[in-house]
Amino acid sequence: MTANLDLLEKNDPSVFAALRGEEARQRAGIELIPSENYTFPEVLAALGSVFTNKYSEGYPGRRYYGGQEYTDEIENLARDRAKAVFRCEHANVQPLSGSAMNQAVYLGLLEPGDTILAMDLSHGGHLTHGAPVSHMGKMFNFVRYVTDPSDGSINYDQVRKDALEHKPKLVLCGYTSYPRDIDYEKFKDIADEVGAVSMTDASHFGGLVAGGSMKNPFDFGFDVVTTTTHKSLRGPRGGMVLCKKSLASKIDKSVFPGLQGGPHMNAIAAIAITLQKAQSAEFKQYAKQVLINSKVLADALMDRQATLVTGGTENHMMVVDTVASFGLDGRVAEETLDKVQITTNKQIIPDDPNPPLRPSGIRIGTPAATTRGMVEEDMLQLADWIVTCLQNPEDDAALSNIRSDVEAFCGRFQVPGI
Ligand code: DSN
Repeated sequence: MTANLDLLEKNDPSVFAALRGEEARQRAGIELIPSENYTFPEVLAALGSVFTNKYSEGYPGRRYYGGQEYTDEIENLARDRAKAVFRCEHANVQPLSGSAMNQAVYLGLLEPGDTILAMDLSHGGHLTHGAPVSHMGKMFNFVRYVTDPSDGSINYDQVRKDALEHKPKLVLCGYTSYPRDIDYEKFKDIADEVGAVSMTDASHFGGLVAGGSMKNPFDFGFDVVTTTTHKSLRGPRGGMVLCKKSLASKIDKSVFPGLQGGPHMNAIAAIAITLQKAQSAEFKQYAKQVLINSKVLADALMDRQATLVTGGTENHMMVVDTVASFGLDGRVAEETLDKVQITTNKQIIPDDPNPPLRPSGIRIGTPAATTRGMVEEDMLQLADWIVTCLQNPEDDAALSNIRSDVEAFCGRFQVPGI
């Protein structure tokens, strides 16, 4: 690997310099975007391996190209480990990433024009949960449920009413910006009542389900669970569709040949590695600590007068209403924190009066910081820095001092693989 980087340095100094710059950035700052993480070093090795050279259209034992003895082995390993980790009957590990994974489910199990009940983007759902700007949003009839204005959480009575009125073929729970856990029992009952497929998009918290710190939708009888592999799971960029055996053939055909050609076998090797790691005692402890850190950070921010959407967190993330808390829109808040190397992302909040590129909040999460070994006392320090910066966005001297402190603090925490 090092030899290859030496070659890169010699033959393409521009890309090499950017790569070294990104390494330095990841080391010197605190990563708080809830969907990001530092992958396992073995995952980086697999991603840069010869598996990237191989075409493997098809599935193990039934491929359209020769030379598959090792690719079959790793894909079988990845599928078997996924089934063991998520306690499910079938796993497809080929989706190239999260959007393809969700599209494969809709296109495999439904007909264009069918109704899907899913969470509205501005209330925490994902683009692929039917945002009107997405292709899926145009191809299917999405009915989008919203959160309850009284406390910002899902109103299950309203979801049920929506389901009874619109009779969806698929009921989807899961989120990209919602700081609460899900009542799977209620969602499953609603799906059953209208005869719909029950699906969870667990992309954000897949690693926490794998590590046992959050509930597993399959324990409540769900039909389909999708998850990306690069967020709380700490794997490569990729996606998985996990489902009941009765849906396996439709899902597999939908992923290939329906939606994709050759799978990325280097990513599948890395997914296999990730899913073995996910079964370790260390990973279970990690998943637990992610939630502890999240709660401590959320409480500490609220103690320092920050307003959080839903008034706290039950998962790995929190959404700060920066307009209500500090009189700053989310873009200014994100840029202010960038100045001290604390990375967050601007975020629309429920019924946001402001546009997506200048929304009213930021999203903060603890998976990456926890990977580096940060614990409760470190979260208190982070809360101090975040609030001080957002209360003093024009104070360049204070920001510069905090930036130095952040860099010194980060020196105590290794980044895996760098
Ligand atoms: N972009 C991801 C996130 O940040 O939540 C979801 O795809």
